[in-house]
Amino acid sequence: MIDKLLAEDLYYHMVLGRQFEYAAKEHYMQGEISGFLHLDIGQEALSVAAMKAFEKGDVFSTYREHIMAMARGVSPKAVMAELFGRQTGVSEGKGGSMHLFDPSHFFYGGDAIVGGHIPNAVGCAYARKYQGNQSGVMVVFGDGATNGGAFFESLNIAAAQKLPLLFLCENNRYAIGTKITRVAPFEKQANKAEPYMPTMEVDGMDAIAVYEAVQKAQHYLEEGHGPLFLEAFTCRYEGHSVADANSYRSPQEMALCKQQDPIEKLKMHMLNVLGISSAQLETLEKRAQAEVDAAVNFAAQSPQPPLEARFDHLFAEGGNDAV
Ligand SMILES: Cc1ncc(C[n+]2csc(CCOP(=O)(O)OP(=O)(O)O)c2C)c(N)n1
Ligand SMILES: [Mg+2]
Repeated sequence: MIDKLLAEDLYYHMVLGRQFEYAAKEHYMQGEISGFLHLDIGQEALSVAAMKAFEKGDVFSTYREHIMAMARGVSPKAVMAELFGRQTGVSEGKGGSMHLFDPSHFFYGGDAIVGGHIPNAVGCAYARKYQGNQSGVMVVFGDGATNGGAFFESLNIAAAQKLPLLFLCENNRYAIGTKITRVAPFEKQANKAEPYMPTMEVDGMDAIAVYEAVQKAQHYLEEGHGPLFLEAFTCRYEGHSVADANSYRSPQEMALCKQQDPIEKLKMHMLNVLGISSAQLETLEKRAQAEVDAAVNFAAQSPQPPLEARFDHLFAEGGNDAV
């Protein structure tokens, strides 16, 4: 059971995430943000609750990671400044939307290569096991990523080595405009992991269910049983990126999707079960909006990275301090 404080924290970060991304979209349209911008609106329950539940371990995520980074503790200012390409950004303005990287919060991206981060998470889990660290590693990836070879190789080695790794599949049923059932023989991608490890399934639009499932998974890793696969079914509201008009999904399909809105679902639970008042929820919503406004102002006023910094961080120096 989650208590009032935790529910408020989840709600705050989900609302913050959604407002943050609408602001990012607006500033993208105004030309202040360039490059790719993949929005996570509709999928906030997974992005926030999984990060909060997996508090102690290391996290590797996809390129749709603004909300995950903030739920992990990276400041909205540092994320927005990164989108604006400014020196104060979490990757010093040189990573952009898909490369939010912050070892101080045990958050290792953001990767533009679909599924490319899964083997990196395997390596990290191997290191953690070798070091005797019990917290484990979580890697978040989409349904589309499970069709790549790197995914299967990662399942294999993680299972063979009994690594403390949670494979968290965010199944929104689409890879850009391609429906998963056109490129995979089943809707449940957990079927692919079943020969290798135990699998679990959760409603990815339900923040409390996600929190409880990931918490349970982390305990499983801590007990040293080896890897685990968790599949969360979600629905993204926007196009694949802001450059995608989302024309491959019908208005009916979108309406069905929005009926399960994760913020509304948590809100109802807070009002009806936890006895939190609508005035308290409104206070959280206003605080989130103020934080987004401050992040935009901070980003807009921050300097560009200096020209001399353009070759920094291309190659690792002085060993492997980041891990
Ligand atoms: C190796 C590789 N192949 C193709 C692409 C182009 N691409 C970018 S996102 C994407 C779809 C991935 O879908 P999914 O894994 O389901 O994640 P979602 O976008 O739904 O979160 C593709 C094919 C890429 N970036 N990397
Ligand atoms: Mg997908």
